[in-house]
Amino acid sequence: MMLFGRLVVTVATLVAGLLLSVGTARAEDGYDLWMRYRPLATAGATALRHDAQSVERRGDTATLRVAADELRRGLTGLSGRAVPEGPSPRPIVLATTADRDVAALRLPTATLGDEGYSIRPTSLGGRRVTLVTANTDRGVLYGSFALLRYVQTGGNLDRIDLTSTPRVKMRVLNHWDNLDGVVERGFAGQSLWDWWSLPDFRDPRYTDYARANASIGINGTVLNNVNAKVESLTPRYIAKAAALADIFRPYGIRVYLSARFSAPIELGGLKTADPLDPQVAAWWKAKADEIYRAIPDFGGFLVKANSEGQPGPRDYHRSHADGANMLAAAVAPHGGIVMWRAFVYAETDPDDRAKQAYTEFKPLDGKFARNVIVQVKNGAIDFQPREPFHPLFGAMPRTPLMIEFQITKEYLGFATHLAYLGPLFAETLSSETMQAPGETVAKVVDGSIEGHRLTGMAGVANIGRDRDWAGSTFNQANWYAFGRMAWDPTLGAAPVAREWAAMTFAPSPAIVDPVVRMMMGSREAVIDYMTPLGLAHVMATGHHYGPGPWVADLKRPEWNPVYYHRADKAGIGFDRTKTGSNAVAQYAPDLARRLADPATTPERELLWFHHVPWDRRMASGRTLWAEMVHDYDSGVAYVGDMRRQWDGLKAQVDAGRWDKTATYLAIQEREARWWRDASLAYWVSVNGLKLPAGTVPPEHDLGWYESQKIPYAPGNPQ
Ligand code: GCV
Repeated sequence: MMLFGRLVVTVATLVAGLLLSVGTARAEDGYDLWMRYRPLATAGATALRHDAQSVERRGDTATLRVAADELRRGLTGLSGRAVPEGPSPRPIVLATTADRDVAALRLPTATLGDEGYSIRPTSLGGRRVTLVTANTDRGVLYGSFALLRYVQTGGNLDRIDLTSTPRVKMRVLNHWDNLDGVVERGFAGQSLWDWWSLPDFRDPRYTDYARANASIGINGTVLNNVNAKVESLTPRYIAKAAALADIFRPYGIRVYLSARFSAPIELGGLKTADPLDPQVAAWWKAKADEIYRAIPDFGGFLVKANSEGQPGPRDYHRSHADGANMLAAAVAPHGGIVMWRAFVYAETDPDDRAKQAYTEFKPLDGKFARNVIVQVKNGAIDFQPREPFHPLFGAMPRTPLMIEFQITKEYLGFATHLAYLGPLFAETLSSETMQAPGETVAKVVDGSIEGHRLTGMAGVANIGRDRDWAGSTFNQANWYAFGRMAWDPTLGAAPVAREWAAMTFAPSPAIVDPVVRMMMGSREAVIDYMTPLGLAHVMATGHHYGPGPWVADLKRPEWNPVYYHRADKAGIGFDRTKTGSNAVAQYAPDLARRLADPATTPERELLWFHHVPWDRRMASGRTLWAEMVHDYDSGVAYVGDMRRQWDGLKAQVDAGRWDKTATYLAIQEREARWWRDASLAYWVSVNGLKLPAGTVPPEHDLGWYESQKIPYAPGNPQ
């Protein structure tokens, strides 16, 4: 009997072992993202096999149902044992704080707000349970995903004790998806929204999209491009948006639409879209009422106005506040909001492009309606690999500002280059504005210093119809990091990368450590081989793929790379001090003083703020020119290192994801070299300097690089 017992255990162990190995060896295509739920070999998973005997749901809302389903699905996968729903001697209980038994526990849940959760082992009705509780069923859903994350990253359920509340209220994806399926700056295939077959066909993928977003706390999605087409506001398209809203609702995700400001003319037949015209206001009010009839929890509008050819209130000599407030009045009775973008620059304005948004918006501080939030890009130009934080942060204390990051990598090598953006998000969010004591960009965004309750973070989505959603496995990390950091901007890029790597591959240091090492330096490597030391916007025309520092012939000055780098025989960089555009004066006085002097400007931002002689001595002791060459070389070398590290992981990653990543890294190394060589060839043609001794010369002459054309690059609006 004893022998038989041992045999059973051994066979069970073998089966479990087999399950685990099958889990890692099976080819994967990345569809499952970080929600792979493959059997785990961690101590936590062993506890899971014994303890989480069932998932018990107290209540019957759609959100509680999807929370329970996700938990069962996840725990079944992770433990290798079917976890049923219903009571058991040792369940995971999902219940809001309104539940009588939970209320009797008198847990400190007041600080959880609408979306926070608390998870702990406790005794409930005489049983030992793991309790996932929150003030709302949405909080319980987030708690369920947090529990799964905890187990997926190696945590032991016996010891779970998690409490978390989001610091930012609106955590929103912006899809730049056109109604014809093309995604502006999208590198992961066609739009996920099949507008043609909606509202009838509800692709199961929409549900998986909602699951993925809910798992990282994203609670809003703007479905259409900010370069908006008016048709998205027609009844036909409202019905399609409503179908998506129905699918997303149980997951706590609200739908928003980008609104074209001139819609009252184009759809309503009015003669004007002047925001102060009563007929225009009435048209928008009726349109909002119509949308809310179809989508009762519609989030509101996102607007790009008077920028890059879009219509807006300035067409009628009205301010951005006039435009935003008129729309805000239309959605206010329904609890909706307006996200009004500050990404504004005009061809008629000869001033430094980096200054224009501040100049336009700063005087409007305090003039926006209560349900307007101004959406400001992380930097003052346009999602460059590195930008100093936007000077509007901290400069409009009486106006809620939300930050807009680009998750899709328009200027960072598209989907093919590996660049983990966690460090970019963290760098901006932790920047000190010096406008108020202790104020960082994160504290402006979360409203804590200026006392705003309407707070938000937007990320331009990198999602498309590719099987792996984001164009590559590592691009998924940027979607993940955006959500996690929108929930809590102080999380830190490395801890978030560790979570993601553990969930995406396995919670073992043997894989997490090297993957996180690769990720953490990857964005800096892109900066090094594309835009070292504060350079910006030197990408090729239109699609922004590949180098184009020589481009000087485009219609608008600020579209030309030469406008940004200003390289000449004497030096390189954009003088934004008093002797130049004086953009530094838009920062708080102490910071402005620091940035006005090259000696106190961080070297990583030097050429953003200063025109610097090529022979300037840098902290390293090298001249600026030698430092630039050094950075280009480091960037290329880093990609070579990533390739080697990835090669070493071949046995630990399934073939499908390993192969694609390895191929992309090879492309990236080739293209990093292209960037370096083209840039050096061009700078030499301007400064007439020799390359520092020992430097490998560019492979081709400048003419060759200038003649390279990349037709049909994805994501480029034609
Ligand atoms: C949606 C940049 C991009 C445009 C984008 C614009 C914006 O200019 O290149 O494609 O348009 O930013 O943020 O509105």
